[in-house]
Amino acid sequence: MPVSIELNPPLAIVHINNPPVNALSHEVRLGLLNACKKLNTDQAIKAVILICDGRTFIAGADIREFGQPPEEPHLPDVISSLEASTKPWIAAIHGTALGGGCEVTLGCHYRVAVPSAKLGLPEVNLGLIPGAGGTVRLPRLVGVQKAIEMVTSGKPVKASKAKEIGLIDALAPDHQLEQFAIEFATSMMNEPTPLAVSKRPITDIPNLAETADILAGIKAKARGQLSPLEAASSVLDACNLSVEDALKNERQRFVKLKESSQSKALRYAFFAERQTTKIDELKEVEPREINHCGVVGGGTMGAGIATAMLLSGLQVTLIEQDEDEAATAKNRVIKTLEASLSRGLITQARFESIKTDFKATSQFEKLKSVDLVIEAIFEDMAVKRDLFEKLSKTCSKDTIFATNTSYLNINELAESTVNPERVIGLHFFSPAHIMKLLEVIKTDTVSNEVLATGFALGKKLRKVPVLSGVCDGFIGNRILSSYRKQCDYMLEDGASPQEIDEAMRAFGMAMGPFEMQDMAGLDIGWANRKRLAPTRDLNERYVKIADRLCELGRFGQKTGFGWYEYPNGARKGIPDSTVEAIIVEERAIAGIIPKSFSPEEIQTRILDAMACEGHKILSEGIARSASDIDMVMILGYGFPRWRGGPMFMVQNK
Ligand code: T1G
Repeated sequence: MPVSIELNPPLAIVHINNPPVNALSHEVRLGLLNACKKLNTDQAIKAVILICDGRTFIAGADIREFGQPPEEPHLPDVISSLEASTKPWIAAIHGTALGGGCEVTLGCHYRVAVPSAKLGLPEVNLGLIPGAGGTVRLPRLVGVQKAIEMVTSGKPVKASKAKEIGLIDALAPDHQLEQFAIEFATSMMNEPTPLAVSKRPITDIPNLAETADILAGIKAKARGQLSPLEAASSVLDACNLSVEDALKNERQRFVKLKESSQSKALRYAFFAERQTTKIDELKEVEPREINHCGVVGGGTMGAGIATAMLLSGLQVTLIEQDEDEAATAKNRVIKTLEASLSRGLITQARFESIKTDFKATSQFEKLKSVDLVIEAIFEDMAVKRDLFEKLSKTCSKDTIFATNTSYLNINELAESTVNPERVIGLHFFSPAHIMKLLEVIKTDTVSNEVLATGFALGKKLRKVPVLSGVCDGFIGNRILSSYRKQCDYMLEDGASPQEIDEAMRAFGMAMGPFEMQDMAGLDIGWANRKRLAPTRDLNERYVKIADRLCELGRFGQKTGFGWYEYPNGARKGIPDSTVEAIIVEERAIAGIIPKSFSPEEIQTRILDAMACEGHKILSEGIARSASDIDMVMILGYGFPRWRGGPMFMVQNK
């Protein structure tokens, strides 16, 4: 039974034990309701502690049940019973009290937590809103503004912050949660039971103008996702409706969202993200322990990778060509860590210790004892080969050699390396200490142990590692290249850069393809096209517009001109007559009579191009599953998560 009662009159301790995260399955909800009813009639019991076994308090409703018909008791009814209990319930929180778990605590009369605990309402990440009273009770404890921030961001708050804003009543010492809860309950049980949370007033109701501002801000940030706006609206309704009507209203919104395509896509993405590391051939393989990493190359990528490793607690030695470059690279890393410090992601003490321990040097021999070394140097096969040869002479024969290359053939690099089974691709995405995607590239010669270690390192760096085979561009850049080709075709067929950019922003992408190229630099794509020119299929349509811009030195923001003009270094580009003229010329040369494109047509052509390339990648065995491809596009290329990814969209048209 996942719910058990330990009677120690005058106290009772209700334990939930439903691994792995004590999700509120039907059995747990029923067990909780029965425990509440039973203890209400037990005169010997004066207070009840609710505590969870295992690694965390309740982490929410059981998402796996969402696709099935809901079974009573429904969570809102269970929570209302707790709240109406004749004895005070004290929620004793460790790990993460999330979603329905947090809502259960709001139905309790007191909440205590250990400092490492977190509480949150992340339902928006699943395309939902809190559906068991969270939007009605939370503002009564923490105020409207904080409640809206929590339910729309989905971000949990640490226990110390929860105490500060009134979400919990007391902080328990670490590893003494149950004992502290017993003492807390004992001290409280003879006090009058506090007013149920839902009976407390909301004191900071925003006026109409403030409400309009709040909703406008959330809508703009949501970029087409419905749930953040719905969640905020539900909190605002709670300010103006009776509790009963507000709860009913919240439930209606929740049920409607649960059936929405956005929620289905987001729930798919939730599980897809956890599927990427479930690789049969690695199931029984023990990854190597990685403690000390070398990073060769301290440019943007190398410094970002070093930062990600330092933030995850690894020892890092960064190698540059000379001491000046090494010092520059170290400063680049420290500067990034200062930003993490200012955002509260690391403590001052942690920052200082990293600063002391992190070594950047030109002394290659400092790599002698590293467990893994990754190169992020110039994208040239000969240069990388030389480096790996030098590393073979410096490092131990088992040291893992990783390359961050984004398109070179890693099989070729491995072939020329001593012990090729230790060579692996670890393709990071810039900024490497922030982007969650890590493409783990499996060469023909890599051992399963090294591959498993690549995945374990990715998880340690709090990334989502996705397995890819070796091909030009692996999974993400290969699909990106087909996406951009389709955009170039539509340019030549009659669309403008701004029409295509606007259509893809409306689709939910953070940026359109042309503004993205202007930001990253058109010269990157140009270099790639020149690299591939000798082997390009001459029967395949080729649009010269981008090449012509590059031949004019128009590389984007960094040169003031690209697809758009950036007057006085402006960040937002404006349409440029030179580009328009080149487009018109190229249409004439190709004998094309330009046609107009609707945003939907632009979006469909691009989506179909992505999915078509995705199916080729699947059929070639480069990617293991459609969901892996979707994870790459969502986590590495800004594909809107609430659409599930190109493969999910096309499969669910
Ligand atoms: N339901 C079902 N399974 C879940 C689950 C959940 N809520 N949360 C996690 N799992 C599974 C997960 O699939 C994985 O399974 C294993 O647990 C470990 O997860 C009414 C309607 C809690 C912070 O959104 O954020 O409540 O792969 O790998 O990195 O208003 O899981 O091992 O088979 O992520 O340590 C709201 C979602 C639900 C929280 C732990 N709650 N979970 O992270 O482990 S909606 C959430 C998480 C709701 C109410 C509404 C994280 C975690 P497997 P993991 P982790």
